[in-house]
Amino acid sequence: MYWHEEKECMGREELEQLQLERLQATIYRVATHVPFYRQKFKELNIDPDGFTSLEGLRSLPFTTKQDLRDNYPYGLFAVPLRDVVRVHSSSGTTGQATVVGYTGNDIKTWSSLTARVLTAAGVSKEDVVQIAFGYGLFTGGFGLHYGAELVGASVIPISSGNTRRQLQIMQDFRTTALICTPSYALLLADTIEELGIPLNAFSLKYGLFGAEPWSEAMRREIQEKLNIVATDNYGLSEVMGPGVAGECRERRGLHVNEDHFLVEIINPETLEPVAPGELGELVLTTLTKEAFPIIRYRTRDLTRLIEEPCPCGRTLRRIERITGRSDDMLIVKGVNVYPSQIENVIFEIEGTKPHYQIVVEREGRIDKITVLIEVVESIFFDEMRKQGRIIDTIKQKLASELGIGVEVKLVEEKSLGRSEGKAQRIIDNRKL
Ligand code: DLL
Repeated sequence: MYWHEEKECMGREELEQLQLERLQATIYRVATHVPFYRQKFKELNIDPDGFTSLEGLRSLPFTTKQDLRDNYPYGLFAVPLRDVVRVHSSSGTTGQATVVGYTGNDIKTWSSLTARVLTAAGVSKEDVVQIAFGYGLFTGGFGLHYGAELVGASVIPISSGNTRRQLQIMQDFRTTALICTPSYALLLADTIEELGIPLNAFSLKYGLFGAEPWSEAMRREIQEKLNIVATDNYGLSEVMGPGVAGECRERRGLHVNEDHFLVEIINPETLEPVAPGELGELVLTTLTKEAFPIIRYRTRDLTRLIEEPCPCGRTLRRIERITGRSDDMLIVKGVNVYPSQIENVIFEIEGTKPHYQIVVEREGRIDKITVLIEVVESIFFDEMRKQGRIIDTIKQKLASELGIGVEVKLVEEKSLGRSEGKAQRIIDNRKL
């Protein structure tokens, strides 16, 4: 049930010693090979040879997505292109693309870390793994593919899209583990229902979902509808791709592969560390990357660190599921609103579907949020009075959760766009 037992269950002291050695090597690497860091270290008077404890990390500069954009495409690479064997890129929802690279060793490390995540979720060489993440510049498909092969599973690299074909192959090839975004897993589950395929036509046991935020309620729904154990896994292109952190079968937080990544949780406004266990922005430093090491990368992802030991025996600390991003956080009428808060409310309401969209508009000087929620047919075609009652209930619950009033509109099933990759939940029409 472990992939690297000696690393995943390492004592803290030994782990910290390893982290320090690797951090020293990484700092040396970037100071020597990446002009951007050399310059920053010089400005801040940082001696790359002067690191004798992990505490020193806090004196290092942050790296942001903007820094990657400014150095597009290869400016932050720490090796010449001749040593790079793979390039991935993230288009991002806004702005210019960012590019990351991997050496042969990086690909080996990456594969072994996604193998850890897969093993922790229950996948073994006995499994047939269907990877419905895109294969391409996105890191999801290739990242998990190499790990699944390393584990020895039979991999179906179906890539994303073509939902009916996914389901046909899932039945015919007796897929036991499904890998995709949680929203696509729900779309697959809905399509199974719609086509009236009995669940016993499938051999599914596990689902590994990631690449976008989801909630406990969504997990329950996926687990029930597909009759699987669903685990969360996390990663980002700038740091590596999938394989940064993943849940074990306990499903209570994601173990971070701390022998390869240093974790900090900061207050995104003051940039100081938060108190232990407090919510804040995740900041990651790579410890073993050769082609694209990154120092104190501000992920913009919000989470908290769980210090308590996990019953699974891994000593790698856990982060709580990502609750949102500090930058897609909406500020409406001065109130911080996270899509996940809205999602939690919607999921508690009978008759709603797990498909919703949050539209933000500015009328005059006033911001207005409208939440569009798909509801089952019986409600959509119900009398106005009954619909009105449901809308009022949702409005009340949202108002008490968010602290501001929002408009709610019930829409017909399948009227909101579906995505085969990451779901688009927010439509911000304000010209801010
Ligand atoms: O989404 C890497 C990945 C692929 C992770 C497949 C897991 C599975 P990017 O496209 O660079 O990389 O997007 C990274 O997606 O900063 C988070 O905001 C979000 N994200 C990724 N995993 C999760 C998750 C991949 N489990 C960005 N929960 C990150 C919530 C996630 N958000």
